[in-house]
Amino acid sequence: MSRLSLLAAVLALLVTPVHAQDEKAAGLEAGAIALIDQMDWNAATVVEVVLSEHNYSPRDLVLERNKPYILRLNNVGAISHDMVGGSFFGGIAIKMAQNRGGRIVTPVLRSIYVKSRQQMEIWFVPVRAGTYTFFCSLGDHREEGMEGEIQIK
Ligand SMILES: [Cu+2]
Repeated sequence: MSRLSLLAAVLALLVTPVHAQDEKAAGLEAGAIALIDQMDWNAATVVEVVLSEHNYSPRDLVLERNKPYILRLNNVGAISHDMVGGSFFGGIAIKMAQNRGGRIVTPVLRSIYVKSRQQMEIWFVPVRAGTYTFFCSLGDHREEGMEGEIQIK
């Protein structure tokens, strides 16, 4: 290939429009989407966790694999709190996160931040059995006792 035709090939690649929305998800993500799509979300179990200074209530949850759940984080506290659970979020297939302000459809979550007197919902299906911890990453809230455990059976 001459330098000119190589340059032409590179330019052709650069100007080719990317239609990301047309591309099918691959691998794990495709499996998670297929699982999410076959669930009856009208039959989802709503699990409400109340956040306050400095506690989750309940702090221990038991969930079953391959069933749809709506985890509602309800912050009744006077300040913001969050829920960080890297290993937990890796063990579930996430349909979306939403509140009154809108909705985010995403297969990947790292943490959920909820302002005072606000709520956030995560729609998901547990897929990987195990025991997972979660906690609040703000200030010294975790040291104050703001942590909990989720068991997926
Ligand atoms: Cu907190």
